[in-house]
Amino acid sequence: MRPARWLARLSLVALGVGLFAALAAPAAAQSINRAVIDDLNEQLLYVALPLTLFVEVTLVYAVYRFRDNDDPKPTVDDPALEITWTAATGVILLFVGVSAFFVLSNPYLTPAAAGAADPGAGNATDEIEVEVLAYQWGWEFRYPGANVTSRSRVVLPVDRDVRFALSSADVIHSFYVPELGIKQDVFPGHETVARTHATETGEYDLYCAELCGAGHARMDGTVDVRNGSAYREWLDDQSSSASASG
Ligand SMILES: [Cu+2]
Repeated sequence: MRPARWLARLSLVALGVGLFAALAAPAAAQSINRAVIDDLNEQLLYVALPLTLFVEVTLVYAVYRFRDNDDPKPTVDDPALEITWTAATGVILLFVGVSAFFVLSNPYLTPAAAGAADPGAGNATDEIEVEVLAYQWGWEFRYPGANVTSRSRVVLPVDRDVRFALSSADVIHSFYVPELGIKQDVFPGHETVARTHATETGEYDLYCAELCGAGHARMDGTVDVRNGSAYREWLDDQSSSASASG
């Protein structure tokens, strides 16, 4: 093949890689959880891209180089090469494992990982606590201390730690807010905890991510992140209408 054609192909590959990287680059994250997850994805992408390129280029080279080989020879032992690629694979897997471990041990992603240091364990002054009750088929949110209960929509303040205490009235559900980086199973008779810290105001979709019966598909809701004063206004509104009707 002429060098010009090789060059054309190589630049096509480079263009594809660039496009892929641009598409994969996440937009600004909407919560601390989401930022940590996006960072991991990006970090792993930068490791995976050169590896993929290396493997593909080697493959294409081998196909081209040996295309008319009528007398193939068996592969010869090469212990040094085998040790090298085994060790290299080990190093890569270790890197992936360690990176993922540090993300998983982030207290926003795994509240239990914080152990006794879980700020939700009663010593938090700045943290919002919301009790979430999942049921067939919907979500109920209670704000302890504010005498407020809402359905389908949970309003949160931006730039504050939020702790969700999750329980189920019937079967297993899963509290899933992809844009805020939250996903936590919800069980009957056993409380689980999810945390987040939204950094952008806006409305985020909430889904149930555990097949929980005929109405599972419409078991959704909205996480409404507002600035501090709009959040307090909403809470005051809700509690006064609750005491007026009760
Ligand atoms: Cu469900």
